[in-house]
Amino acid sequence: MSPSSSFQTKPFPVKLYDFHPPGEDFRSAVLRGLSLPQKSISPKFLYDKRGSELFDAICQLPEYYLTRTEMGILRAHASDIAQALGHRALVELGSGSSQKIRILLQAAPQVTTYVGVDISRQHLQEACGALMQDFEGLEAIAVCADYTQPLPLETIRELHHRPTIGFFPGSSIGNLEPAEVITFLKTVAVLGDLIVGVDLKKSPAILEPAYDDAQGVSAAFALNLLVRINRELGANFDLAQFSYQAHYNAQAGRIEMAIASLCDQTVRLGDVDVSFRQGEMLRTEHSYKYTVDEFQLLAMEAGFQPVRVWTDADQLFSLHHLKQM
Ligand code: AVI
Repeated sequence: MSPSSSFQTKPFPVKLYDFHPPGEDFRSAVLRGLSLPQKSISPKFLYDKRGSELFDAICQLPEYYLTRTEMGILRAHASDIAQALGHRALVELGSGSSQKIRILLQAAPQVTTYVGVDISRQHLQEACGALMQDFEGLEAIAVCADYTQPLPLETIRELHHRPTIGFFPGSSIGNLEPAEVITFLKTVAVLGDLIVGVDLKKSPAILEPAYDDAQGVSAAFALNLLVRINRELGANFDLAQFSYQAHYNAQAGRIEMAIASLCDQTVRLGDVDVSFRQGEMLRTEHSYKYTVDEFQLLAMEAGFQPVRVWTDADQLFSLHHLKQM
């Protein structure tokens, strides 16, 4: 496949391979989720424009240790990680972490090709353009695709027969169910090696405030889903009648995020009525936490061999280098 267009960040045109990922139908997904015995809506719908802004704000919160800890690990082990990358093309899955990729590229000047894979075309092109502007000699290629689906690497001319290494930071893998992690890892195995960020198990006294902060940003992030449903689907959720909750389920090893109904109520979504009992939960997200061993076992089930793991001194977060068995 030839690049379909170039994005004008003069004088750095970005090659774009656009696989036109189909947008999921928000209305049917919401109606389906609200008709389940355990009401539940996929976390991917949390990220409209406002939701993405709120998530960026979460990443800056004092309680949300994940982002700054992962960046600390990247900085502290930059030369080791750069060695692990070698001369391969670096393929980032979800290109939202521009600060993290910059730490890697600074440490690894031998990497001359960066490929950002993201569903959001404009954000991706802008990010790639900015990287080419700031890193001399770097070619940044934008691939607009859904990275949870089989990656169309063989159709990307620039990558044909070239060794690649995947980078999936942020512990976004923790938002998948463990069985989905295995499917996802098998899907991205086409990249060869993988560097993946994974949040570690720890005390609920640290975990719960990270997902329910004092300023209420995490709550606003979850409740924004109701705002989005009201706006886009003509619903009448009264936000004062719902409250956000985040609880660490130690047995399942996950933070469970949900919106609880404060009373018995019926909400209208266009021409559909949805009733809630007092205390009933609408699940918005799971965020799984793993020990190093648990995650390595999961990776091995997916056909990867753990090569190396980097962590911070407080054992809050881990960065795994996995290779194909
Ligand atoms: C995107 N993901 C890694 C976040 C997490 O930590 O699970 C999503 C999040 N939701 C609320 N706070 C953070």
